[in-house]
Amino acid sequence: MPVSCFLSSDDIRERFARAMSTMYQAEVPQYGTLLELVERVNRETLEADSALAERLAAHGELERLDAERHGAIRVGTAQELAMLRRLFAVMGMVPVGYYDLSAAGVPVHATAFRPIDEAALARNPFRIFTSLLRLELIESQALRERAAAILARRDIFTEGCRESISLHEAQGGLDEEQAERFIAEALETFRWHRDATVDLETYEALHAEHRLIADVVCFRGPHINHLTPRTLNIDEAQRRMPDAGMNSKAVIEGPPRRACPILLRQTSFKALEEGIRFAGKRQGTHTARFGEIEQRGMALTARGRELYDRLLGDARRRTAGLDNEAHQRVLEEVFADFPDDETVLRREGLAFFHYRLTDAGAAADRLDGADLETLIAQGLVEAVPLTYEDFLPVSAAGIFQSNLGGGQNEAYAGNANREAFEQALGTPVADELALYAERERISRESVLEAMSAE
Ligand code: OOG
Ligand code: NI
Repeated sequence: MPVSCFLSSDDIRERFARAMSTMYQAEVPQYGTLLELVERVNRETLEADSALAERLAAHGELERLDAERHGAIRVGTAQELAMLRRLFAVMGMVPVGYYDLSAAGVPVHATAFRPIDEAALARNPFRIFTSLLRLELIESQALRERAAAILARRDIFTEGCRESISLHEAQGGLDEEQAERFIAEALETFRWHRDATVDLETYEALHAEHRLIADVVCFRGPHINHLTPRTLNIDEAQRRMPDAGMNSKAVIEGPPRRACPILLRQTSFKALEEGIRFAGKRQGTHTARFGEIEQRGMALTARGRELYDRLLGDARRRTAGLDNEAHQRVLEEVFADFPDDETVLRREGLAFFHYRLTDAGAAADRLDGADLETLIAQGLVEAVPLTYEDFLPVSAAGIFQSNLGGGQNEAYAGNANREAFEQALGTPVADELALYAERERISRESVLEAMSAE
């Protein structure tokens, strides 16, 4: 088959994300309400800030403002995780980063499947935070074996999905019709099932160990548990959630509001209690699915990240039990120690940047021995912060916990095991800091090359 017939992985990812959003809105009506709220806040923010509107328009970001930025799933076995790796590869999404949630009392570890190259990220950065259950952390051997036996009986992929993935691997791509089939079949893996695969007694036994274990083990597949659109003003969206009938989590996760946004700020409405039919025809409920919003800022270097982690740790010692407004005030106070000026952030090596020629730079004569700072000072080169494309373990833990009703288990802590995760996945996860550093390096070298005389 001629290569030109293939859809790009970016196209497939974009269509898949849209199909997932349509499915989730139909499954969880409150998620549709959240999308409306976000759309309204975004519109008002753009109306009030024409500079922001112009900047987004110039980068082609207005058309895709409404597209979801991420979702999350949880799987039960190494085989499931390894197959998901192949599934996401069809859409140009590769595993980036290792997240140990045992530190927060949640028996999973995770990665983010996401696009990594510049053009793919610009087109559609959709990511899936993917957690793997760690049965080995369950103390009771009987319960561990029971859960493993249940998981061993299920197949979370349709036959058509497996065929589509193999076809993609064999051909190196999918044409229009094959891609549509892949999307429809892949979507089945993430669909909600009102029927549990186990009886109520089994569900309750697993739930008593940890709610997340019941969520992963008792259903036919890893239902998508939330999707997350981008908001241009997360503080305002959080404020309005209760009036729109949403039970918002207590506080916004991540850094405070700043002139130069860093990393990632997130909040959500809490998971809903939904009716479930258990084997043996007993009725019950399960709480797993929610809706989230995010606002991203710049990616931090290892040094910037250390400072962030330290300040967040300082703030957390003072914010326990505070409401969101008071919590944000403390964060702002503590983060006064984090420079909030792009030039300072760049010069102190706290954040990653993309370098490019300005119009003046493109028109200028080449210079001998030009150095970057001089070119920037002369207005020939500009430095634009790289957006943070990953997740934050402390924030993710906060999101998990707000949906667990206090159900964390300290006994799981101190159990990071990246090696076991990568073994299950069948490949190492990419190092997110190395990815940002590489993008920065390439941009720096290409402007220097463009500006220097041969
Ligand atoms: C995933 C929670 C992590 C985020 O945005 O940090 C996450 C989950 O609840 O399965 O999605
Ligand atoms: Ni999330």
